[in-house]
Amino acid sequence: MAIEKTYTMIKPDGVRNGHIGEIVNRFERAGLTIERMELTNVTEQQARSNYAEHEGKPFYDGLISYILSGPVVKMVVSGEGAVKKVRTLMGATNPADAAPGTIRGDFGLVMDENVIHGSDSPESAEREIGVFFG
Ligand code: IDP
Ligand code: MG
Repeated sequence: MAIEKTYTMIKPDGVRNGHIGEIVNRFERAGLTIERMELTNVTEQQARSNYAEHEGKPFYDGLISYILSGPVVKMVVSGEGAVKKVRTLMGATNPADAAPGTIRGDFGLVMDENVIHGSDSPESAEREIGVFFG
């Protein structure tokens, strides 16, 4: 393992439902460092670029409008094995399958609104940090 950076984003439902502080707290408690953080609206171009791998899937249009539906908190988080660590703290993609104690397990209900995004590899992290922080 090495010190890594990852991109993570509290999605509009996470912001709307008041989970910003708890999520940031969990990252810090896990020993991760918040390098950058901003409450902002995602642009359509950023949304489409972030989710390019899902273009054409039945949920793609809904996913894009959901991400554009309100402000998000975008973050760069660093630490030993940060990419995997954030994914572990997030839990499974479908909140119905996410373990209690994970962010999606505790604060999510449905796949369409699952609270948080996190890069799935160091390569994705580098690309996504570029998309959202330029
Ligand atoms: P991940 O966010 O855990 O990496 P991905 O498979 O990369 O999961 O999917 C990206 C996002 O697309 C999910 O977080 C979720 O918001 C949305 N999504 C994925 N699959 C579905 C689905 O079957 N229905 C609705 N939304 C979905
Ligand atoms: Mg993904």
